[in-house]
Amino acid sequence: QLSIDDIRVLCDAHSKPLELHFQYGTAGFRTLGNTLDSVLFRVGILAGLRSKRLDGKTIGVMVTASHNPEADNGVKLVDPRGEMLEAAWETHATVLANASTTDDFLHALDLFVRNVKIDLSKPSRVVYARDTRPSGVALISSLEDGLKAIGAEARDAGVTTTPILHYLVKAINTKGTKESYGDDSEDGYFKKLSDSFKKLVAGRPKITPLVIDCANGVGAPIAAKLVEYLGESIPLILENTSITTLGALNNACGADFVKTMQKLPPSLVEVLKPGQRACSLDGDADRLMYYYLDDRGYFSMLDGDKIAALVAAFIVDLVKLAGLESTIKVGVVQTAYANGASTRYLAKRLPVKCVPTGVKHLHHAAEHYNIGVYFEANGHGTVLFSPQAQETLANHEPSTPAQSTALNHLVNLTHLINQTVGDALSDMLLVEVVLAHKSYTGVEWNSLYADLPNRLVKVVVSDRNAFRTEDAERRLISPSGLQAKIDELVRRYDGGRSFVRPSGTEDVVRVYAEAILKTQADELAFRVAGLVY
Ligand code: NG1
Ligand code: ZN
Repeated sequence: QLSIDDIRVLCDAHSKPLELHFQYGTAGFRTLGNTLDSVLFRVGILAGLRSKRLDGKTIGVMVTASHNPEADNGVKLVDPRGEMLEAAWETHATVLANASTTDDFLHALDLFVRNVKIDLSKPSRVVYARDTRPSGVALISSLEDGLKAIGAEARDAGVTTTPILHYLVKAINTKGTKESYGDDSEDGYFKKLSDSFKKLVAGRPKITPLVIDCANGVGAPIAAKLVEYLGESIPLILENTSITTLGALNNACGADFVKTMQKLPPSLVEVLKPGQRACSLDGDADRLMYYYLDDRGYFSMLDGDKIAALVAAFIVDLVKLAGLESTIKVGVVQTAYANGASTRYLAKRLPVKCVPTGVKHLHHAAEHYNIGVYFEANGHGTVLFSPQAQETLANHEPSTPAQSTALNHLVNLTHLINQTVGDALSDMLLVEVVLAHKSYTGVEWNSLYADLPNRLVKVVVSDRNAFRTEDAERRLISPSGLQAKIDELVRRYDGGRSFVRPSGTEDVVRVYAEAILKTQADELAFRVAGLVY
């Protein structure tokens, strides 16, 4: 039973800084790590209550700020099926995080418990983890106080990646059922990935060494463990593994650096050989960027759109080969930031849908297909197999050996892919499987289509909420008249495309532009930014 006195004492020890306002946004709560003590305590209570509301199902809590600078930190909740927190609770989280005093908080809590009809006598279970950020240690202990205050049964998953935490949540909640997602341990995760990978590349030519830039984050120790499980099946060379060097995390390395700067992390200049593939993870290992140096040493980047193109085309072919073309429909989900050339390439082969920015939009749209492939250009994405698709794969009787092989590959892909959330390591193995099957090097993969030159700029405005969008954020409905001016500019550029939207994670408006020539894409972006400013 809940003891208000216990909560009060602990809450007093984690008081909210008066001047700060916190918001549960697309990436959970995220700001400077040393300001988040009260938020973590309250999130602990909220996670416990969410579990009670869902009849004691296990809820996940991940402490990370992903690709952000080392001083930042954040926290997000994971729902029982391994998915992002239900949207309505994002608002509850924000309200509870901003109650200014202990009394206000207890009052808000009481109101919340009654409004949402939470039966406090139900059990509550929470599993939590953190990335390698120095502020994470203290934040985890604030979280633990919150869990203690609400009487939750707590399981510490230690220092691990965001996608492993999502995996654990789903594995715990499906344990012993026929939907079992795997053993609920890191070992279970590594076994699931490595066993299916080995089956998928069996009989293929030996894979050439792949360099992994671990962003000096949690991807480093986790990739090191994965290497043990993968054995000889793929040679992996781990770089940027300094997780205890202060200031190193995401600094001039990692997936976000590569995508934004469109260049090699300086630390890899001496490491990467012409022709060799490399990839970068981000600070919590849920984003992945590939790249290589060509024979002349020029850098080429293979982003989330290129991964989507590679993977979607491969899956479509397997579905055809398995004779399941008429029963299993494959589709792709992108956002407005997807390179126009990738959309054109994909739309020739399968249905493509565009949704607003944010993983929850992509994930939900992907659930509408039998097999839904979703990737953000920044390298976050995965593939979802609907329950019917998995059932079809399990029960289909192949009529030829070729059909049987394709069917087996598809089944193994359902195990290799972390279907709960984008997972850099799982996605990396997926890419390697496709490259091995197609006998592609980075060059052939890159030539599936040529990226349109593009430019992304940030504009600081007095009120980003004045910018409202429609059509999956591709058009502005306010400020009035602005979209017409953008249209008028875009018309003057060959292959021009541009859109403006408020960021959900930073206090800025983002301007994206694309054109046939790099100089034109840059010019269009800056002229549209001029209209916004
Ligand atoms: P915002 O700040 O809303 O543009 C950014 C990324 C998203 C997504 C979220 C969550 C871009 C242009 N935007 O969103 O794709 O990853 O952060 O982390 O990359
Ligand atoms: Zn991340």
